[in-house]
Amino acid sequence: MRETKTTCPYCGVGCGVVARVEGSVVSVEGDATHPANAGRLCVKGASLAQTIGLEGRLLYPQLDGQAVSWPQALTAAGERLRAIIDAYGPQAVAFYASGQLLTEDYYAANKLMKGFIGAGNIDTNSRLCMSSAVTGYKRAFGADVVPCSYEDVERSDLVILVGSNAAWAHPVLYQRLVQAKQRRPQMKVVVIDPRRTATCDIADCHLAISPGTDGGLFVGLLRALAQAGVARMDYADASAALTAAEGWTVARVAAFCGLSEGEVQAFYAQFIAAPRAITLYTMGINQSSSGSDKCNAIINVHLASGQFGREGCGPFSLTGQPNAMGGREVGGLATMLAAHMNFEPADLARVARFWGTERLAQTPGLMAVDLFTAIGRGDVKAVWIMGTNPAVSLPDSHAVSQALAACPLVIVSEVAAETDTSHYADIRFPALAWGEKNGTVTNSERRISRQRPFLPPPGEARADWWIIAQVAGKLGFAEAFGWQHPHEVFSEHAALSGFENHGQRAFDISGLASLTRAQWDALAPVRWPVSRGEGKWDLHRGWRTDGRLRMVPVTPQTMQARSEPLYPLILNSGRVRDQWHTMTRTGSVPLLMQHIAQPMVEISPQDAAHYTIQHGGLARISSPRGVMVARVAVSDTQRPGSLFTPMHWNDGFARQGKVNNLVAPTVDPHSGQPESKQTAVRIAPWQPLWQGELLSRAPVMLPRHLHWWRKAAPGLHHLTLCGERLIQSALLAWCQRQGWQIQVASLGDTWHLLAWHDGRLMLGFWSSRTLPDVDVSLILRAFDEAPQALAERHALLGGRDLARPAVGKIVCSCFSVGEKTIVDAIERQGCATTEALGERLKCGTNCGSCLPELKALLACAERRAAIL
Ligand SMILES: Nc1nc2c(c(=O)[nH]1)N[C@H]1C(S)=C(S)[C@@H](COP(=O)(O)OP(=O)(O)OC[C@H]3O[C@@H](n4cnc5c(=O)[nH]c(N)nc54)[C@H](O)[C@@H]3O)O[C@H]1N2
Ligand SMILES: Nc1nc2c(c(=O)[nH]1)N[C@H]1C(S)=C(S)[C@@H](COP(=O)(O)OP(=O)(O)OC[C@H]3O[C@@H](n4cnc5c(=O)[nH]c(N)nc54)[C@H](O)[C@@H]3O)O[C@H]1N2
Ligand code: SF4
Ligand SMILES: [Mo]
Repeated sequence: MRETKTTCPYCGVGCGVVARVEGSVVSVEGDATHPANAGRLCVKGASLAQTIGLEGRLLYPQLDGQAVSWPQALTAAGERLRAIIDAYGPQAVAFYASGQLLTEDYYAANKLMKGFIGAGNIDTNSRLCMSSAVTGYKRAFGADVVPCSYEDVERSDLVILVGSNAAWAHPVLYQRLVQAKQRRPQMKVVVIDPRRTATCDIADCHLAISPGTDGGLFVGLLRALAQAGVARMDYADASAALTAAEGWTVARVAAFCGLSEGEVQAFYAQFIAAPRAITLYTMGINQSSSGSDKCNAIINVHLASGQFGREGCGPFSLTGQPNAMGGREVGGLATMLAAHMNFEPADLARVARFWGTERLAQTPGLMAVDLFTAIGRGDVKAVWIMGTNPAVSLPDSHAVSQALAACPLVIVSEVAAETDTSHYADIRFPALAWGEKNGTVTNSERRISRQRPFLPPPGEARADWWIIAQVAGKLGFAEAFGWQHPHEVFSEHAALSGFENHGQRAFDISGLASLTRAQWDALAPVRWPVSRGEGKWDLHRGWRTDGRLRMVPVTPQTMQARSEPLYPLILNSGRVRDQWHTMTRTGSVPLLMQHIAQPMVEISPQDAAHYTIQHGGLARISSPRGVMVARVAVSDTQRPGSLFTPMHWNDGFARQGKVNNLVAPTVDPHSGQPESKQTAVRIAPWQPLWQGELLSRAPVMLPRHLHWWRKAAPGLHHLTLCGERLIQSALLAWCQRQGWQIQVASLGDTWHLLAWHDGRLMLGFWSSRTLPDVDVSLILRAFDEAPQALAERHALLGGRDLARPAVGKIVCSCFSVGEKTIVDAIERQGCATTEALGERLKCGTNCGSCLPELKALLACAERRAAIL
């Protein structure tokens, strides 16, 4: 057995993972020695071993749709890029990279574009994620420095989570917070989110703020600090910031934010009184047309109150992706140069010297949304997309797809064979995936950890940095890209961070520049800065206050999306617990699809009644740009006027499941980050003629008019279908053409079909007017081994064993425990606490991510009991 210590490739918590390989079997567990997680993993991390199969992987280079050799693909990329650069100049070429690349990959991409192609046009999906936070920090501190650690969260007295659903998006950090609060019950937690999320489970107070209005709340808090006479004003622009806050009285804030005056007052009083306060903020703040100002409004109150630069304090922007921070370090955004340097004369000269280039880009490049507009206009004629799926994740995805379709050269480096984006690629490069690739990532608290390989490279897949270096060679820059190993890339990056730094730049890891390969291989997780000695930024022990700290005057803005009679509701979008982004990795893991298997739309009971929308039914949501179809969840966790839907579904997993088809490309003027959290929409119920579940060994040719959602099923095709026209005869005819034996049961609207061949179940279809509640585990067993007993065959045709109780929607993914089983244990077996449920059913006893849902079910049962 071989054990390899590596880092989880999902969220920015950056948990350490131990991967074990025994023959062909891989298993993972949390790394007890990693400071981020001390052995814990959430369900996504714990199921990593199930994502390493090669099904659906891109394993060979492709050129114009044909598999080709590496030399052919690389030569074509080089020639086509060169032709465009020669004809139209370097500004006609762009890279669009990702916080899921390793630091070494990112460094190589940034160096090639800015240093040698000579344009600033490299932007990344971090533009959709972190760019407002970066702008906020840079404006306040003069550098993109996150001044907090996970220990600060545990040691705080008041933890404010604003626009963050950490219970689902940063689960292990959230579990650390839960445990810290258990140890010190006097610690208070405030959650600020228009929705009541799983994160509210441990909140002492939930402020269900009006969408997009957080700026008002924090600007009002600055005023309140001044009024209380506790505001420190020894920062640049402090008085201007205070002047901007004038008039933001509690009453005005309450009206602006849709809160009561009492709620606002109590929050302010709590903040002012707290010995130590920390604010965690993520997409509810950043993804806004005034996201940068919101970040600064948060930073301002921490500066003014002195809740800063001390243990347990500070404005803590959590990064989303595993290496969003590494991308910021290398300067992978179009608005940065490299290693925390900017497009300023001294920095430009220094970087040109270090890289030995005369072609260095002199001006910032196009930011993501503008970049795709420029592609659509034809100004940018070649784009190389690496490790991101913009046809799903950028706003206005119809326009993004059209731009890609019209772009003369689209290169995609991917691990997945088919994505909504790679559909448009002229050249596809197969990249190494997690478990195969080798390099470093930096988490939310600036901790650099190693991702180490423990699997051999599959097919012809190669490391992203290698692909970039090869193309650089084809473009004539071989000398500057002659690395043989990622360790060499890392050393160069580390050396640049310390190059002529003299304590001027906070990002300094020059202390790691001379690691030997063996030392780099063995590198233990470490927080930067790690300077060679001359660095003055001691971010661990204190903050230097040499006049760089600045308060940015903020005038609170409302969102740009406007509800109007045709589009009266505001659509919010974000994560669900068990899926990762555009699902190219988590979507194929059955365990992770148990929790939420279809895009849902959450709506308040009031709006549901008003628009005659029914729980469990289907709805169409539309904006002026597009439409999506989702299954309805009526829930009092939603504010009236607001809807919520996941960002994950896309053309590979659903017809009309992509939320960004609806989202407008409105951006923050300072950071360029899109307002992904707010879109004006309308909703209408949709009652198709029938709905059904289809499981089949072979892909089925289905009529185009059908609506479908794809679900993960091992070795099978599992689709949830619905339609306005019946497909019974078409399906029957198709099965007959395969020569299969057919069994049909039909009663009223219900129509079930089983198709057999040589005693094996080939296909099953269960349909009804509403979605039939079939027992998928029973069906999957029948595909494994055909049931023999008559009763079992009967149950299969019925779609469920009537003698076996239905388990309901899966709540605990780790142990596959369903809602109905849990409710039964509460109501009939006397389980009154999560501990009792865990003892009886095991639910919630592994990663703990479902504990908020278990508590909600307990509370619901309690309310029901009280009414009865
Ligand atoms: N399971 C899972 N975890 C993930 C990811 C994933 O895909 N799946 N992705 C990772 C990435 S890249 C990121 S960036 C993070 C994101 O992590 P989060 O930001 O925590 O996740 P989101 O669900 O996008 O949004 C957070 C919350 O913002 C709220 N919100 C919306 N509008 C407003 C508003 O106007 N004000 C306030 N205060 N709140 C608002 C939403 O209701 C939502 O609950 O998650 C990371 N972790
Ligand atoms: N409406 C709305 N839109 C959003 C958001 C939202 O909350 N609402 N959130 C935004 C945020 S915060 C983010 S971060 C983005 C995320 O959006 P994307 O970055 O588009 O999402 P991913 O699915 O993570 O895309 C990563 C792609 O890289 C591939 N990949 C994985 N590993 C590697 C590798 O090592 N090398 C290479 N070359 N490829 C690899 C995967 O197969 C996948 O196709 O979405 C943004 N879009
Ligand atoms: S919390 Fe984030 S980093 Fe940790 S295991 Fe879960 S997804 Fe991976
Ligand atoms: Mo993100």
